[in-house]
Amino acid sequence: MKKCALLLTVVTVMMFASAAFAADKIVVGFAQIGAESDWRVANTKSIQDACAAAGIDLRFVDGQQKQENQIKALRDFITMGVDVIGFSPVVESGWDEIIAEINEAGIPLILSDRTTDIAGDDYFVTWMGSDFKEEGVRSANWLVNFLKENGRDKDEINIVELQGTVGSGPAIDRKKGFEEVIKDYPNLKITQSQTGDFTRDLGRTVMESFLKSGERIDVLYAHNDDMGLGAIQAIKDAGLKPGTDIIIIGVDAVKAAFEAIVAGEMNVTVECSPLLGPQFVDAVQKIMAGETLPKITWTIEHVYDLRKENLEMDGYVIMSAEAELPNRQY
Ligand code: GZL
Repeated sequence: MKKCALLLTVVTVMMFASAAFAADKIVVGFAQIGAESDWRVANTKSIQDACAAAGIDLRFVDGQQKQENQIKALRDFITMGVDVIGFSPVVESGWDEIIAEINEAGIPLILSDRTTDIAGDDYFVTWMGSDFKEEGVRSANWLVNFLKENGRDKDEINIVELQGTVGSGPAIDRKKGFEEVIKDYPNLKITQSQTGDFTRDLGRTVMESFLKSGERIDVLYAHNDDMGLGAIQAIKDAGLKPGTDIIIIGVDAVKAAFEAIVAGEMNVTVECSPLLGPQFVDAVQKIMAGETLPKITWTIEHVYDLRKENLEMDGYVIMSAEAELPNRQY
């Protein structure tokens, strides 16, 4: 009889432990923005693959681009008592309360990709991602260079802009960086600007409305490739040639953008790498080992267009999309 009771106790304890957390595993809660773009899908895969390879118990929630979903997931992670919390804030504002709860619970926080507008950097252990303002600067500098190379640097150039998600770090900073450069070129004007929420569908719909305005459009600056790819469809439907009648600038450097550039339907993509999984896992493991981490870890990125020879720029290179296409993972 005693043996049965002992066996029953052991089985019960094992069931409870496996239902909650495996005692020897690091448990990480990650509140992802959504699956709005090829970039985001690749970012999710990178984090999930890296956590699986490292034997980390990842509790992953897709926020479907809604802040309330991310906040609920973060609160659930606190209740679960995970070891580390990671998240990419869909917009910059509205996080003060939940961040205070995470800090109060003493759970280390890693910000991945996007940022919040909370003052200071005490509330998180480390942030990893890209310099969105620099991506805007690189987009505009590429345009200035392209117009010069094509003898159009004195032309009046009408630019339409597809902004990312309203209030998100990349949308705010990619706009800021682009405008910082073109303010020195009075012939370069943003004549229409509207959010496409980083999705192909909305990129196409908003581009249709830009085209219907009847205003001449010389350039599209899309805050991500997905909106640019959606806009390409609208440009074709309007009987125009994307990449020729309208210069197309995208950001992210997803594979579909490389394919559009090689096909002559897009002109350039400014890289913003989603492959943050290995860096994220490294940060989790260092936190669990009690190591100190840098507050910021920038990703190294470049720019890709139809040129054949690389062009060295300040801190990055403009390279051939055709040569790089076979290497693209996403
Ligand atoms: C940028 C990332 C942006 C991408 C979009 O780091 O937050 O969100 O540029 C994605 O494709 O939707």
